[in-house]
Amino acid sequence: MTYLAKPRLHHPSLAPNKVGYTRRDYEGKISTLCAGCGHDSISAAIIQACWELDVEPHRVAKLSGIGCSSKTPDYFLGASHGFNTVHGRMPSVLTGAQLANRELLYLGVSGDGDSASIGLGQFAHAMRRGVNMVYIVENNGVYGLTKGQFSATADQGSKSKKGAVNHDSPIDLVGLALQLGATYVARGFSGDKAQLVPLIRGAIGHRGAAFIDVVSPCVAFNNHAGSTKSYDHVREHNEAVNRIDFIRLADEVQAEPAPGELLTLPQGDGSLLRLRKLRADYDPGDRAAALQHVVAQQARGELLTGLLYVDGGAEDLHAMLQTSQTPLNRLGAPALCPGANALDRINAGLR
Ligand SMILES: Cc1ncc(C[n+]2csc(CCOP(=O)(O)OP(=O)(O)O)c2C)c(N)n1
Ligand code: SF4
Ligand SMILES: [Mg+2]
Repeated sequence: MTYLAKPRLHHPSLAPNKVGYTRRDYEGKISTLCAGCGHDSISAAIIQACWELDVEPHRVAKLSGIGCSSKTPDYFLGASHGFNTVHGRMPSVLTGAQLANRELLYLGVSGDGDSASIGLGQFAHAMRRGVNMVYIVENNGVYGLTKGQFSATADQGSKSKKGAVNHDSPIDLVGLALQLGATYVARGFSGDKAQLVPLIRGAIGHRGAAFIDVVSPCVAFNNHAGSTKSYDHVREHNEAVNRIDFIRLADEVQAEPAPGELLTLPQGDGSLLRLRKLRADYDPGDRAAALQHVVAQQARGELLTGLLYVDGGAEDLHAMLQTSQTPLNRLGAPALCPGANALDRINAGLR
């Protein structure tokens, strides 16, 4: 893989966060993506969110598949754990890692090809199992890395750069995530960092399967008239349902929300999600209604963004399976291998 190392120099007045790191400490190598690619803006939003939340880089595991989007973990969180998996297989590798060590923050980064085509089955099962993770799809409607073929999220009737029309129905990953049981579902736009950073912060604070579909234009192959994933099209058709702010359990709550326009949603660990409602009729706590809104808005050719659904009391896969609190690499041999007698007892209980 081609990469350019970044010089370690930085401005002396860069502010450190509460754990002593500057924003620079959350960066990675120099990006080799095309200038203007939406994916680079998403990397910048991830860096910003992790810095703001005082995440310790060595406590993060970033995983991805194959694609321009899946290359991006090389460009942020250079001091974190990383695993670039086979195409479409990131969710199962992430699930295994999460089950082995619950103490890390798992960040899955994927593309619309990686998650909605070859990896659709893997995507589905990670969502329905409630794997505790932040799963970001950098959605440009094409296979950017292999030069611009339509992906499964390309809208019916949209046109390729050379004028070919896409005849297939699109897969809406947000609609799927809602149906499959994801407990934090959001959509953002790479061109709107003010919305995207808080969405990522909220997802990091969430326990359970947190999914963010980020529309991220491919300037090389899908940014022309006739594309519904271009900067111009998304800017014209983007309707945000809310603006969120995530307040950690550790942070002092500064001010009481003004009635009416702000909705405060307590999360399982005592953190707060504050939602500034932009649409009075939108309730992010109602899964069925969220799905209805997403489908209706899509039929009108509009793109609904913001925090679309959240279940603040959600449980994750560890809670359902009652797994060990201690990471497997810290358990001793007797706990990991309790011996033939223990196995006999389990087998006898199953007869
Ligand atoms: C098993 C396998 N099949 C096909 C490919 C070829 N391939 C590489 S990336 C890619 C699609 C990437 O599209 P997407 O996930 O949307 O990422 P983008 O480049 O658009 O960010 C494909 C089909 C591959 N690497 N491995
Ligand atoms: S080909 Fe498209 S997705 Fe890939 S880096 Fe270039 S602009 Fe980004
Ligand atoms: Mg793509």
